[in-house]
Amino acid sequence: MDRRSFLGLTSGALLAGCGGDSGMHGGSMGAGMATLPLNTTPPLPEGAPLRPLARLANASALPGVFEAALAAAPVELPLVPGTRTTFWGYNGSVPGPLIEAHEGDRVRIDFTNALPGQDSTVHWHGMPVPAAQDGNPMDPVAPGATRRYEFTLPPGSAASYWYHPHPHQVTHEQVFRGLAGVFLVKPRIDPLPADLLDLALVISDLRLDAGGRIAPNTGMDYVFGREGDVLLVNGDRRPLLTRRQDDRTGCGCSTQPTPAICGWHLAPQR
Ligand SMILES: [Cu+2]
Repeated sequence: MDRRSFLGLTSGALLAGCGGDSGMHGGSMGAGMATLPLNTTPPLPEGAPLRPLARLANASALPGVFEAALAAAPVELPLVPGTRTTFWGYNGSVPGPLIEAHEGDRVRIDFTNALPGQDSTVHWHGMPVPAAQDGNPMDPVAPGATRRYEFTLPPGSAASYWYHPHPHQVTHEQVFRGLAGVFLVKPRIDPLPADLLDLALVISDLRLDAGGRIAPNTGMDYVFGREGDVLLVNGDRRPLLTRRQDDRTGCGCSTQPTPAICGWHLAPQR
């Protein structure tokens, strides 16, 4: 299976995984629909150029080794004009930095939990890593603590994945406050043509209160799942992606409704 096919499958799997895991997708409400909370998110600026995702730099000079540090901490971002919103981000980025490694790589990531008063973990969603390295809720990282996640990416693991916290009881909160990122595993020989630009899009939802702070969960959110007022792409509202009409494109998930993460390919500007 080529990587383009992987992208479509991965996107579908992400939808299924997120629903049970983080409670971010509401179900059918029926008669309860009338009691849904009103949107509170202030108007957000639209139409800025699409931001490429930040990247997690490889600190290792050794071939076949990816080494980096990842810290979860509060970060203030100027999403709403005139105010700053406190998100929780990895290395100061929302979405978190894109991690790119190759099949066969040894991956070492030192994770520091700098969140206020909550355990956290890093769960490598869908990736074939040993159970002891998978950031499950039984293996928490206490506030202020650092631990190393270490695993080897096996042959055949090339795909688009995501990583996110998976602590007991507060996974949903840590994700809706901003903690999530893309992990790309590439094959040693990439079947995609070299002149195609590989663009990762993170589509997320957000609800702020009228003051521009991240809104807490309502009772309805706990019962039916939280769904934000606005959709963001790479952290912005309706960003603009321009391309020439004759550019070659091939979105790997064009048949998926609103995947949490989507791989998208288009040719560079000429
Ligand atoms: Cu997950």
